[in-house]
Formats: sequence, structure tokens, C-alpha cells
Amino acid sequence: MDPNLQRILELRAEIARHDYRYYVLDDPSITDSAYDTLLRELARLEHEHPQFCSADSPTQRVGSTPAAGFANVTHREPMLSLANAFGEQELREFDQRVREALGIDTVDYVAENKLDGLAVSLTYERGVLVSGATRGDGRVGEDVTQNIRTIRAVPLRLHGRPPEVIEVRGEVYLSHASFRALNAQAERPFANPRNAAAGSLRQLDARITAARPLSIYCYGIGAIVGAAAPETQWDLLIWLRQLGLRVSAESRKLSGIEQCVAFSREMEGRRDTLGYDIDGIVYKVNRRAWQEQLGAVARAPRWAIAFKFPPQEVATRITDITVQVGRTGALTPVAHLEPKLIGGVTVTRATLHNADEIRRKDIRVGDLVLVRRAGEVIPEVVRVLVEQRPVDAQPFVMPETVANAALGQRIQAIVHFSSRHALNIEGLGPRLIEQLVAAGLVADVSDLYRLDAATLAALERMGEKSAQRLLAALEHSKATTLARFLFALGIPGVGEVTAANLAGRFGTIDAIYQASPEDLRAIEDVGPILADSIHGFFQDENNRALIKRLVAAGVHWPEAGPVIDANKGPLDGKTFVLTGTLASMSREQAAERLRALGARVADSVSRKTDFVVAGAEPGSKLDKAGALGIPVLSEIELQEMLQ
Ligand code: D41
Repeated sequence: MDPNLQRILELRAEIARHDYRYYVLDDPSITDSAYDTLLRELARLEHEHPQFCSADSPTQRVGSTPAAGFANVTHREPMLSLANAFGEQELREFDQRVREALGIDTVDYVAENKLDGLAVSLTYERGVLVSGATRGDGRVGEDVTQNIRTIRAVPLRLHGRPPEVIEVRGEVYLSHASFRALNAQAERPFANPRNAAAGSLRQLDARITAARPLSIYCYGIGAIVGAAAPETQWDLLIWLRQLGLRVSAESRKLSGIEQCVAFSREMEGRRDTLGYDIDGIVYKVNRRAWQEQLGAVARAPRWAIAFKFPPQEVATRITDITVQVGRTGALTPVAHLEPKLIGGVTVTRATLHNADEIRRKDIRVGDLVLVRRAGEVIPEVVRVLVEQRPVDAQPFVMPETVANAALGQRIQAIVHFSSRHALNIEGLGPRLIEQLVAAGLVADVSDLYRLDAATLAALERMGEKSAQRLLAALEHSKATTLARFLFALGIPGVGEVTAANLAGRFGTIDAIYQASPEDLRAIEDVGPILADSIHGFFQDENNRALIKRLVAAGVHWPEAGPVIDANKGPLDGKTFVLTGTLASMSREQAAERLRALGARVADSVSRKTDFVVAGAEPGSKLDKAGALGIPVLSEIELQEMLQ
């Protein structure tokens, strides 16, 4: 073979492998710059030897000339729609219908998160991506192949032994992080990730799509030629993953409808932490033979249902705009709203971020606005429904200063100090702190530890009992960790993670006092500006004096001790080792989820190992586990443990 062609093929395979690790498994195997070097070498070789160019080369993700419009494509198999279930009652009724039609007592279902994006169909012929289309009306969609090709999570060539022809169905979406990044630089921001994803996928110029980090989760197939479809939906998901397609690691195989109801509740609680929007859960009868027996009515299969969550965007009216002072003195405008339930939480306020944001969105008191609550974030105003604006609504003018700003800042600093992830002083909320500051009893956090029962009990709305409880909580808070203490100090720019990294690196407060800005920059995520800010904080005599007073009051932490979180997980103290390939998630994802439950994940098996998790083609770690008599878990058992 021509040595240039040989090198080109090697590079394509290697880049595809890295894409798969990065975009499908979320488990990168190379640095960005090493990746770029490979891509550049490939581009150069293809440029010098154009006879070896090929559409499935990673250099060919982005075409150059914008299309005039989208052509229509007829799906080989129609893309069906989904019936909805609003509430648990309707979910149980769905199961009832399924069981009656099948004459079966307990049905196995697969639960999949219902991505709030755009349904697409990808066609692969002999393993090569030949077409990408929107759902359209289910029968005919738009040809968005050029745009789909720019999505790096979409393999241009399938892995393993793909069938002659396969239509893969999935949902294209934009993560919250990408959405925020995109909106930060957009001239006209998108209202939500779904709109942003739709706008990006339907760009006539694929170069614009390429700059928008869309992703995909695949969940089904349409036409298939030259291979049999797997017997169950669960096996289908595993197979899609083996073909190199991105499949959600959140999907579960469940037995009976009560497990589905429980899963819906669990996922609704976790919905905000996924990092992307879902608007419900799709439940699918697992067995394909049963799916076929159930069939479809009016373009919707009878074997699947979309359990819908309550919406995260609601229209409400702004009754007032006030300005809040943060613990660092920053001013933040806040919209006061007519209370509305959003995603199960009553929302009465939304952040307006800053004066620029108010001007850009032209937000006024009296406006009817779309408010959105998603993730851990504070509710935000998405946009004004201008048609409904009262005629007399005036633009908001941001004040230069705020009355009692210093007082507000002082209160916020104490609120932060006592918050759950800081010193966690139970029962000491913002109202009580305001009261203590107003009464002149507390000027800074060290004064908290000087409060006594008699003084507290004399406060309004405070009895003997609550005074005792607060004192006990204060006493309890004195034993903490260095990480929590550093976080509690409210150093500008230092959140929980940076505080933990500082504690882990330096171990003692004295070592931090000694640290130069250069030393501080060794901490992950600490750049030159933050390093100077942290350094300045600890050189400030007032801050040192405050820390001294806190220590004198009895606040302490294990001297050099590593940072231990007081919130223990169910797998606390257990050590896991992972080996082999898992079907439903990458090893790194599995490790992350185990750690989230308090477990330790080690690289090698030793006597200290509690469990070895073995995926497909496990290595020598499995033999070692056997020799040491360490229990080995299958992927299913791991899934159960994680649940
Ligand atoms: O995540 C989704 N949005 C999703 C959509 C999913 N996980 N599964 C789906 N399954 C189907 C059937 C059962 C009809 C194959 C779907 C959709 N349909 C769907 N998306 C848009 C219309 C229908």
C-alpha cells in the first residue's frame, strides 16, 4: 500500500478513536493540542494527496459553501410520535393497557430520559454515515446531513460489524454549559437550549453549526437491512453503544410499573443536576416481540409512553425590582414576581444579573415575563412578553449606590459563613442574622461564638429552647474541616471546589499564609488574578485578626488532615476497582457515580479492595480479585448498587 495512504488511514482511525473516547464515552484519552497535531497532519497529507480524500475523514466534518435550502428526505421507516402521560395515574393506566393487551402480570420496561432537543434520523450504509435528517412530520424530514456531520459525537463510520443499512434515531441537544457559552457571545440570546439547538441544526451554513457544540443521544432504530434487530430495547441500547453511538448512561431496565413510578420521582429530583434539559421519561416495553404485538395507533406506538415533568418555564408578572448587596459588595438587581410554581418549586424572585442584562432584555416593573428555573441556578427572566406590557411601564434605572450597602454586605458574609456547605450552623438563617446584626450583638462572624443563652432568649421570636438549640449548633460547628473553613471565609472567587483544593494542597492555614501567588497558581482553576486575590486576602491584617478570633473561640480542624466531607455517602469507605468495558457507561462515568456515593475508586486490586466491577473483556485485575477472594460485581449488579 502507498505509505501515505497507510498513514492517512492510521490517522483517521486514531482520530475517530479519540473522538469516541471524548464525545461518546466522556473519557478523553489525549490532550487537545496532541489531537490538533494529528488532525493537522491528516489535513496536510490529504491536501498533498487529494486522491486519498474520503467523506468519512474527520477533516470532512465541515463543508464550505452554504446550502440554498434543505432538501426533503423520506425516512425509510416513519418516525413515530410519543403519547404523553401527565402524572403517575396516567402512567399506571398505560401499564394497565399494556398488561391487558398482552395478558401478562409484570412487564419489563426500559426507562430513558426524554431529551428536550430535536429528533433526528441518521442513516448509515455499510457503516458509513450517508444522511442525517430532522424528524419533520415523521414521514418526510429535512436533509441536514452537512450539519449533522459537524456533531463530533456522531461517528462518521460505525464501529465493529455494522449492518448493510441502518437508520439510527436520536435526539440532538445542547448542554446547559454550551448553551450558556453560546448565549454569552450571542447578539440576540436564545430563550432556551432547545431553541438554540434547533436554530443551530437548521443553519444553512454548516460552518455556523460546527461552532455550536451540539451533542446527541441515540435511543432507537428505524429501517435495518442485513442484520436482525436485537430482541429487546435494552440490548438495542447496548448494541448502539457498541456501534460507537452515544447512548445515555442514565437509562434503566425496570420491572413493573411501580419501579417506573419510583424512577420518575428519582429522576425528577436529579433532573437539575444532569447538565441538560429533559422534559420527562420515556418508558418502553423492553421485549420487541411484545412491542410488535402491541403495535401502534395514530402514529404513536402503544408500547411506549412519555411521562412528562412539569414545565420549567412559566409566565408571571414582575411586581418590583430591588437591588441586593452580595458578601463581596457587588450589587445585583432582583425581580420580585407574582409567585408561580415552576418544576415543583414556588418561585417568587429571579435574578436580573446586572444593569446591562436589564437593558438588553428591556425588563420593566409590571412586565409579564417568561421565567425559567433549571439546574442549581437561580431563576432567570428569559424574556419579556412585550405585547402584554402595561402602557405606563418605565425602564428601570440602576442605582449607583444602595442605602446600607455596608450593612447588607456584613449580613451576607455571615449568612455565607453559616450556610450548609460552609460551617453549617443549623437554625441560623438570614432573618435571625439580620436581627442579631440590627441589635448590635454581632458585627462579624467571630461574635457568633460569644452569644449566650440569656441574650439570645431575650430576642423577639426566640424562646429558651431555640436559644439552647442555636448554641448547641454553634458549638457543633466549631469542629470543621479546613476546606469548609476556607470556603466559609468568603474569599472572593473561592468556591467550594477551590477551597477544597487549597486545603488539600496546603494542609494548614499557616502554610496558606506563607504561600506566594506563584504557589497558589499551582491549584487547579486558580489563575493569576485569583491567586493575587487569595494572597491579598491572607495578607490583610483584618482578615488575619478575624481568623485568629475564630480560632481563639474554638473553631478548629484536623491539623494537617485531608479534607473530609461530613456528608457521608452510602458507599463511604468502600474501595472499588473497575475492569473491562461497561455497556451502559464509560469507566470514568462509573467511577464518578461511585465517588458521588462516597466510594473510593482505585486503579489496582489489593487486599484493601472491597469490590471489583467486571465489564466485557476484563483484564488481569479479575484474576487477582479471584486470588484474593474479593467479590466481583457484574454491570447489572453495579447498576443496582448505584441505584
Ligand atoms: O429522548 C427522547 N427525546 C426520546 C424520543 C426517546 N428517548 N425515545 C423516543 N422514542 C420514540 C419511539 C418510542 C417512538 C421510538 C423518542 C421518540 N420516539 C420521539 N421523539 C420525537 C418524537 C418521537
